[in-house]
Amino acid sequence: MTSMNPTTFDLFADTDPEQQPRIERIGEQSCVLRGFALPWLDRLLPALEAVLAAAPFRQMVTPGGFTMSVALSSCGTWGWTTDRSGYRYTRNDPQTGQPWPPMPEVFFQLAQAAALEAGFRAFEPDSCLINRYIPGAKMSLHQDKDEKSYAAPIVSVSLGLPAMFLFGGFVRSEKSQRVPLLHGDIVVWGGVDRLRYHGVLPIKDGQHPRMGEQRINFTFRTAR
Ligand code: MD3
Ligand code: FE
Repeated sequence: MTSMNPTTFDLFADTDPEQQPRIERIGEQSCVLRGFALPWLDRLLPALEAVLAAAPFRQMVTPGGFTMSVALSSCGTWGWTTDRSGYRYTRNDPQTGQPWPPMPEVFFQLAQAAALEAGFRAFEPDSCLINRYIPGAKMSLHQDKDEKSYAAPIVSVSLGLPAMFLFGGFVRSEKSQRVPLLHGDIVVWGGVDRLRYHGVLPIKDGQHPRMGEQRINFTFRTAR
């Protein structure tokens, strides 16, 4: 082959590893949008810094008395909290007594754009949970049942170190599907898949060039 005529160029585009399918379906109403957040990062990261300055990461205690290995913060009208008395959405950050920081416009826009890409119109998240994993941190299999309506999807944005996400069934004992999540990937979980058990395997040691020794995950939800 001596020349790159338009036809061979198009064929090449189909097999170029940089041009893999960007949307992967992982459930009846759930999909991974590979690298979807990457073009947004220059606007997303300064907004994240501002949120964390007002509501720093903290390690919370579960009702069972275990300290979570994942550190949490929130922004938006509703933030999620757990302590010995239970877990719930609150309007105020219990650590400051102040309302959770407002959801930055760029967060909201990214969540809406991702939901739309996955086929969910008019997603209006009123809550964004921010999870921080350092190497060794994990999230055990659980269901998210605290939101008022399961009609709205959940949009999750992964940044930094890679994670192995566990996407289970509707009972804890059902075998989980393993989905690797990389820096910039967004997952949209909708409808029937909202009540699936899910978790994250312990994060492996590593340094991410932009995020350092951590994984940060945003989950956008309609809490109320
Ligand atoms: C799948 N966070 O915050 S992504 C959580 O990577 C949580 O930090 C994980 O599970 C993380 O609750 C997983 C988001 C996610 C959220 C809700 C789901 C995935 C989901 C509900 C149903 C199925
Ligand atoms: Fe969850």
